[in-house]
Amino acid sequence: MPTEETLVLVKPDGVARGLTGAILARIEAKGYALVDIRLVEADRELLEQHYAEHAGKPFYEPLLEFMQSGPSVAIRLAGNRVIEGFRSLAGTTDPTTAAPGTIRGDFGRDWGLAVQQNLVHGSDSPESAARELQIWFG
Ligand code: DAT
Ligand code: MG
Repeated sequence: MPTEETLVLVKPDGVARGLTGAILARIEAKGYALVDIRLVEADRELLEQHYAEHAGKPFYEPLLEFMQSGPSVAIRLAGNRVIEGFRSLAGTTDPTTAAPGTIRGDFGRDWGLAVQQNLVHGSDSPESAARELQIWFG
């Protein structure tokens, strides 16, 4: 099977809380390869592209605002089945109920802002990964 790539983001809450290192440690311990990494102050235009599938949903505007609240760490990550593998490491979307042992389950909870502050993003398919890597890394 050819090696796959995915886009991982440590979102502004993860960076602000000083969890970038802890999250990277889990990714590296799992055995995935860091291909590229950068700190990005995402602007609205970039985020509109990234979250195009969610445009019009009730959480869309608060999500874009939250994602502009500080820098994110964007990671180009490689490995066999890394797309599903990283999403498994991340845990389900809502950090309150994400399984213990996952990034969201161990480090996240409801801070009164619904489920936006869930620390990380991972692409959900090969098509999303290609699209999102282009947006964040060009
Ligand atoms: P995921 O990040 O697990 O792929 P998603 O793509 O469905 O989840 O949603 C993107 C982000 O939008 C998610 O990480 C947090 C936010 N979000 C999703 N559903 C939400 C909801 N019901 N209320 C508030 N924010 C939500
Ligand atoms: Mg998603």
